[in-house]
Amino acid sequence: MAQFQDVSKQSALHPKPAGLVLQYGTAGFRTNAKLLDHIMFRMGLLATLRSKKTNATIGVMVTASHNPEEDNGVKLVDPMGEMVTPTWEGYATQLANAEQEDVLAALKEIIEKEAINMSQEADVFIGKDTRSSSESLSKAVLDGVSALGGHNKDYGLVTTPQLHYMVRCQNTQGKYGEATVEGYYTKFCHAFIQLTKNASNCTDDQKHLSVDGANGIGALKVRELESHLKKELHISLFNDGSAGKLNHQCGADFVKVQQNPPTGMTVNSGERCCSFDGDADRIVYYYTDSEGHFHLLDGDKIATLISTFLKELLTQAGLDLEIAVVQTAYANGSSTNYLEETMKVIVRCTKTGVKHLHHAAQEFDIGVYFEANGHGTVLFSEAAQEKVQQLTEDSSGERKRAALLLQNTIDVINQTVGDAISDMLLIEAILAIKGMTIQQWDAMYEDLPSRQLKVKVSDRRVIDTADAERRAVSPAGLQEAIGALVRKYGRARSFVRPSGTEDVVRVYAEADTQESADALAHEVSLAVY
Ligand code: NG1
Ligand code: ZN
Repeated sequence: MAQFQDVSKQSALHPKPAGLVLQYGTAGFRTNAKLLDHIMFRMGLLATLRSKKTNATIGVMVTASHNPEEDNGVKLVDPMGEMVTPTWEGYATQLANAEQEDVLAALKEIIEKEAINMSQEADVFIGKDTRSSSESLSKAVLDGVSALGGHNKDYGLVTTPQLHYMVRCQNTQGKYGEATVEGYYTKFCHAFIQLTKNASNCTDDQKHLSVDGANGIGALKVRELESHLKKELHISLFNDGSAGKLNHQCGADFVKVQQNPPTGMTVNSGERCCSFDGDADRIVYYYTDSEGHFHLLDGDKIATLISTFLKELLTQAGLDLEIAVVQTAYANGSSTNYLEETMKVIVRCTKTGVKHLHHAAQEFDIGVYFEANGHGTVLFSEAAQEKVQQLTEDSSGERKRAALLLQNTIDVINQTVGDAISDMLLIEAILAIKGMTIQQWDAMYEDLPSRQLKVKVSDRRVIDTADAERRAVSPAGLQEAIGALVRKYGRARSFVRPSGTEDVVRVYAEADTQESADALAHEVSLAVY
């Protein structure tokens, strides 16, 4: 067939380095940008097949999120804006690793297995982050799409969650919003303005927020967002990409892992600050106190604030909806304890990676999911959304006010995936409505001191885990060694797992003091060698 001739011709222009093996990991493919041209072309092919198969628009995002500038990556977005299914992740890995002469055979195998009708139309949306390599890599994706006769819409520079949003809007015929960057700002900012109308006596000081844009796409988008905020939020933007390097000593991952403020930012004592990551799907908050101590409010604290707010609104509205918080093994033990014991909400623990959290959150009327690193969102079931909508029409007084607040809360949230901009608007609205300072929010519970380390090993895949990654089942003896070390410390917990985005093993430890958490993490990392 003519289209396969095109694939062969184009594929030769995007050759695979012989012997290179990469895997579709926690967040797609990610490695040094120089190794990715063939992957991009092939993901263009695969997205086109996925579009034909689902008869819907599919997204391809070119980004390596919080990784260094030299890296890049790619992931596919399914029709409702969610991550692509595990079976297709498997196809992605197969297609990516087929040697040059086997690409067509690998492609035909997928077509056959999935019984894809090749005469079906295909539509692919493409977005990219600000890395210098993203421009040419996204062109390689476009080549892949056109080689199989697919149509494309190139959104250019957008955040990862903006691309997810576009895909969902397109596939729900505008029901979720308009599939344009302008439509994105209009929807989320309108809901934010509606919410802040419920905040009485908010001073200009309280409306001020310092944002670290990680020198990435998030900074560009915060600039665009500002004009839609009608002065309800005053943003001072730092690390806007004009001078510093992407993610270098700044951004949400740096702040979370180093437990320090980013460089390039003025952090005045007591002031509310936040950091985005390199593709703006993560956010963490922080402040320094009068003694210069740094206080981090991570994904766990964000989940706690949001679920408290939602629970209060449900009570005021008299709505009986089941709310749950989904976390991973990295969630601070204090947060899990607070959520279960004080707030009495259901807590679930899943493997690392938002696709796992997203999936678990879908099982509840309202599923609040956050990774400790600040990646997360809230999902509302169709039935829950309908009940809220109905109540805004059928109620009055306090119940109607709560129902309208819930309605606007649903609208300010990007339900497709974690989104730094949308999460920021929600958090700012909650703090304003509750008249809460960042210090009061921080005081909801006290984090157990923790430490994260990375260990380089020759083959990280020898480590296998179970029980949502909290237990190592191989190599033999490792779990026992970790157990013995944990028993030496008070309120201690530790686990190890191979990273899905970097060639390292991650070590996590928490304990009753910072010294103990640091010592435990160090001792466990020695046990991993
Ligand atoms: P890996 O490298 O698999 O630990 C990291 C984050 C994940 C997730 C992905 C994708 C930690 C400990 N891990 O995955 O939570 O966000 O990157 O960005 O933060
Ligand atoms: Zn990210």
